[in-house]
Amino acid sequence: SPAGHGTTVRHRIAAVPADGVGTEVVAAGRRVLDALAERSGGAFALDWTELDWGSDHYARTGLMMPEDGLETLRGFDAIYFGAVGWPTVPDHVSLWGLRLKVCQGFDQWANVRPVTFYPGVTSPLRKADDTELDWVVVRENSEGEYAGFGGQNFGAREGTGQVAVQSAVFTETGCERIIRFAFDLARTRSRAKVSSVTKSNAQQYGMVLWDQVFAAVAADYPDVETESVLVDAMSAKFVLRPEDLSVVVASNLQADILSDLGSALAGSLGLASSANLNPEGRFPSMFEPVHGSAPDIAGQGVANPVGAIESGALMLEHLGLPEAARTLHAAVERTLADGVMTRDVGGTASTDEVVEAIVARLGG
Ligand code: GGG
Repeated sequence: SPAGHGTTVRHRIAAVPADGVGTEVVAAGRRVLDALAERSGGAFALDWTELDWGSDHYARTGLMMPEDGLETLRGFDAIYFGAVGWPTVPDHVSLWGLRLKVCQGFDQWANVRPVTFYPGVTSPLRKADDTELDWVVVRENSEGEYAGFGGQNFGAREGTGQVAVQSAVFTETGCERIIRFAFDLARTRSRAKVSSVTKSNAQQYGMVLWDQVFAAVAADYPDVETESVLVDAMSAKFVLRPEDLSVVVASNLQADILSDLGSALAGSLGLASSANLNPEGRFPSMFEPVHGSAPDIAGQGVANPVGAIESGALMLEHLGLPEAARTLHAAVERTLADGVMTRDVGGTASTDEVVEAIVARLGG
């Protein structure tokens, strides 16, 4: 918990920029968050510790993060993360060696991914000046298809070549906690509705358990509208009936795919923010843009910093600073409405120019 010095509440944040554009967008986010802290008149301050983990660390040491990395992170109030993945390291090694190690090691079982439509940003779903679409993907973040359960060289028979098995693991506890989280979140929104996503017609064990738990939990929330939709149909619904969505809860892999679709429909993956939460507060939570390291544009100063900056707003909310989070979100909205945006959303601004424009709109 944060330590108070006088009237200033200081929050200890571990910054892990990691790979590619992760370094650029975390630097961008830190500049905006520090400017906001400065304008808070001493109400809060962020004490940053930057950790140089990621694919370069792997090249030096053979590990994406030190053996005792989780112990190091445990002492912080939150983790501000960039992106993981670089062509010199196999993707499954970098992902499991860092991002998943933190998410699973700290039981950050709820991954909240808002799908936000900004003024001024054109989207395939709506005109630039219409911002009424808005939903949240809640991703189960501890098990399912990411349980790491399986192996290679499994029971090969003649004619099969190698056989690899990758199983999804669903526990009743894991399903129940994420589904309850989705219902609780739905109650805070203007439309109290939860859409549950599975592929339980084809995957008849784990996903049927998910459906059963969903039905049981729904009975505790009679005030919340519900629907159960197969993932293929939900993909179509994202495109064809997005106004019908409020909270969409899905398994680790399915929600990952759906949230990328949602952010592309909102205009760009570069806009999307996320929170990996350990809702019990036993471990630090981690805040990161949804996008990856984007090697194709890394180092050019053109990465969209909005996803990382808005992840900073989610972090402020988590730290008990909802007013600062609102101020930050409003400054991002005004910046985009004024047409200051990177090229992935049709603009010409650099990462730095977007940062300066947001800082200039923080007020205070
Ligand atoms: N900032 C998110 C990030 O770095 N993602 C990289 C990635 O490959 N993610 C896949 C996943 O987490 O499922």
